[in-house]
Amino acid sequence: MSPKKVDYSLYLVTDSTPAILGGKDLVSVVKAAVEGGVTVVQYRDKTSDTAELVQIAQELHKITKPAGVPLLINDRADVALAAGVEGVHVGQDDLDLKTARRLLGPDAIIGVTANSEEEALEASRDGADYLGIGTVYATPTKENTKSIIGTAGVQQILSALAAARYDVSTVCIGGINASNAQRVLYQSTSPQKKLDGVAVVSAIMASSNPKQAAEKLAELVQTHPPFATSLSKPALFRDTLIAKIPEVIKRMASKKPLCHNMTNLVVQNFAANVAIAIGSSPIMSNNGLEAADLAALGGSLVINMGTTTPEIKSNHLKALAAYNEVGGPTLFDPVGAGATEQRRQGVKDIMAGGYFDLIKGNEGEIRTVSGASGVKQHGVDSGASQLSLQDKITLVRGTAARERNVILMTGQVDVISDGERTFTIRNGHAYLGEITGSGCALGTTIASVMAVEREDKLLAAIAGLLMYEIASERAAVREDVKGPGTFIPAFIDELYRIRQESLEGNGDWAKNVQ
Ligand code: 3NM
Ligand code: MG
Repeated sequence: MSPKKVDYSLYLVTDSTPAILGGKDLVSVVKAAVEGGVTVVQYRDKTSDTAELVQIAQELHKITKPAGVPLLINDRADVALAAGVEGVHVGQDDLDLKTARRLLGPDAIIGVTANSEEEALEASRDGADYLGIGTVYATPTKENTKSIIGTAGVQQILSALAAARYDVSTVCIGGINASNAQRVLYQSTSPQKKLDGVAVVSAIMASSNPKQAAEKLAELVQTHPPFATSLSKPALFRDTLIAKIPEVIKRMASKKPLCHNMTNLVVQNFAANVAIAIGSSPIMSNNGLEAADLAALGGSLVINMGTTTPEIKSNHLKALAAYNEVGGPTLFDPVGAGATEQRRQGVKDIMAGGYFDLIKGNEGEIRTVSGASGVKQHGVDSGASQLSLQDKITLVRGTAARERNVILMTGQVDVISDGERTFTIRNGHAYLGEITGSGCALGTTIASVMAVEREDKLLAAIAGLLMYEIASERAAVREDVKGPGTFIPAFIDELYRIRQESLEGNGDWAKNVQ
């Protein structure tokens, strides 16, 4: 089936229940939404009698048709036929696609709900015009949704469709609203296929101003998210990238960017001292309510899950939204991610709540981030390695490609990737593992660099990582360093020294990359 010319970018599904519609009038809300810019309307009404369904569909059609907006009926081909609208949407338990097609003919728009690769491939093979892929995020609008697939699940389905060469159109549904529409579109995109739009119910139907809600969403889905890297610049590869590092550190040290840390109680002081030593300007604030003001100052955000509570999580989510809104660089340090159920859930919630430019962690933490099940961690320290280097590379590259960000797995060998370029780095010193907060302060260091190098996030991350690890090597061999205790002040001194050298234009330190 060749794709019909339909703009799926902002797809409204109606809901007549009082919980969503409130006291508003359905037809007026749809009228406002169409004026606001929705591009498809699906009339979904699970309770009205058939005669009423037909009559309401006809009323809605009087609004959508002159606007060139297709009107589809949920489930009921008979109602679609009777009202003379453009098509139907069928769920997996509704009228089957082939029967719907036989009833409505080749020109009708027929969409199918797909929750898995199998459902998506079957519906595409059977000639669906578009798929409604979901449930992306849990939503009170529809209870008993089959499974929550997140952006990773949507991306997997898009990849499977591309591999099978189906050019079926796609929208995603479930928990989409103005705060996440751009990110969901961005993170769901597979290298071969992207979503054509988002479908929403409550974001418009439950709004007190449906026209404004639709206008805002229409604008969001048409524009590139503020945090996304511009696509125009060619990516640097190993040697050219490493050669740029001293300049990047110099830029940070001269600009003194703000680095907002929402970090744990153990490392507040150490991380702040590290930030000052490298030349950034730390603010240690765990208050989500002031995050928007801080985000406006143009710095970066570190969210560190080291000491977490439900209240801290809610502050983290507020801050993440604030930085995402202005495109401020964000770094997630999921400390102890696999250790407890609270932390595993915390990782899921926070990753569903916003976009991170970079996620760093040890092997267990990154495995939890990637969704690996059965990851067991003892406490929050790094623990013994279970993966071979090749497995780590595969995991890190795959997770970065899926999240469309940078993933850093620290360890004796650090593995870092943006999904396309993958590096292993062997710098650092064992003393970093003998003091508390070294991983957390690395997050602060990398985020500080990300604040001044926004185009190439991998470059920023590697610059911060190398500055940090090479400083640790320099400190460890100093004569005044006898062990972890004396290492700490020497390490801060060496970070400071690298900053000074970089400011003076001496980038020799960066040549020690291994
Ligand atoms: N279908 P909201 S989720 C109608 O997963 C519907 O197939 C879903 O509502 C699916 O935009 C859903 O308010 C409700 O989250 C989406
Ligand atoms: Mg249905």
